[in-house]
Amino acid sequence: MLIRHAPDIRSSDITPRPVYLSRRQWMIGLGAFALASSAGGAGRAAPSPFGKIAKSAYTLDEKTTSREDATHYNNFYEYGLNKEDPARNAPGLLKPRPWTVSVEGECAKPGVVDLDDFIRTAALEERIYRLRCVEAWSMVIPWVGVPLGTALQRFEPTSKAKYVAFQTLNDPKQMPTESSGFRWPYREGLRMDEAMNPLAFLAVGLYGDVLPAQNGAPIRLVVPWKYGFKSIKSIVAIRFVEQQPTTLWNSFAPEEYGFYANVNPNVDHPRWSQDKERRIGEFLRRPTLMFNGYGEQVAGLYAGMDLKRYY
Ligand SMILES: Nc1nc2c(c(=O)[nH]1)N[C@H]1C(S)=C(S)[C@@H](COP(=O)(O)O)O[C@H]1N2
Ligand SMILES: [Mo]
Repeated sequence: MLIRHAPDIRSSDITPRPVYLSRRQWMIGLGAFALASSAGGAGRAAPSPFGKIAKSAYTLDEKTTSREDATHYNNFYEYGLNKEDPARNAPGLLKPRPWTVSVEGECAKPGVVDLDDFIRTAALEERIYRLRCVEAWSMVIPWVGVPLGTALQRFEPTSKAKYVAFQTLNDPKQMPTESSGFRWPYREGLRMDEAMNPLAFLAVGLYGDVLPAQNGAPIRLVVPWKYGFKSIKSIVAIRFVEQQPTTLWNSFAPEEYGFYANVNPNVDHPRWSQDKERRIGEFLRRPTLMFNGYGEQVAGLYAGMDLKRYY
């Protein structure tokens, strides 16, 4: 098991620190980011716009995918269906600031919150996670962000909140969503206990920098034990609900894209096998791991559930 556990982390590593970035720091950060990108980036390490980032108790000791691949081989169908489309189209259209997240539904304290405020509930952490797409390729990406559960707690979900629904920005000027057949906007959802699992993460950055548009700026979900389509990008709304929410991929083809979508080498996609994957940057395919290798942390969520039925 390659994940570092909380007991391995000295408390000095997780000393609380001013977490969030003030608006001014963000501006500086974005400036530094623009500078680094225009200078070509590669070779010289750019200064982190986030300042000091806490070491995560849940990070992976595995070779990361190149930043070039992680930011130029993307799935973001609002900007086109080819892997190179999002990097080409998203940066010129998506305006990641200012940005608000609306939190609604079964909670005591709903509200529309500015992004800086939304993420200030926890220290920013870097987490290196595997990302396994349902298309049978994978990457290892260092994300920067906050635990989802911590960000959600302050809205005080009620006992009726059995699921959490997420929605991507729905603005045709910023997201062309020209591909027909999909019910835009992009929607995803988690069961409440999945959302509260410490591995569920909200990313605002990768490779120490602000999240690029094509990766779901300014804030996206990262659920490392599930297929990549659960990790919804550019989130504007979060709703606590009683019933399992409708999601884009599940409504498009329910027999191919289940609501749970846990990475599972034993349950094939109707049109291809899921027991191996192509790690981007590697030649040979590698075996896919149950729950993408995160079983120790999440298998308990599904105790007694038939994972072939609830795929
Ligand atoms: N809004 C939105 N979120 C999305 C998608 C999308 O098309 N639109 N694609 C999903 C899929 S299929 C994957 S594999 C991951 C890819 O994330 P990445 O491009 O940052 O690697 O984003 C997910 N989140
Ligand atoms: Mo995916």
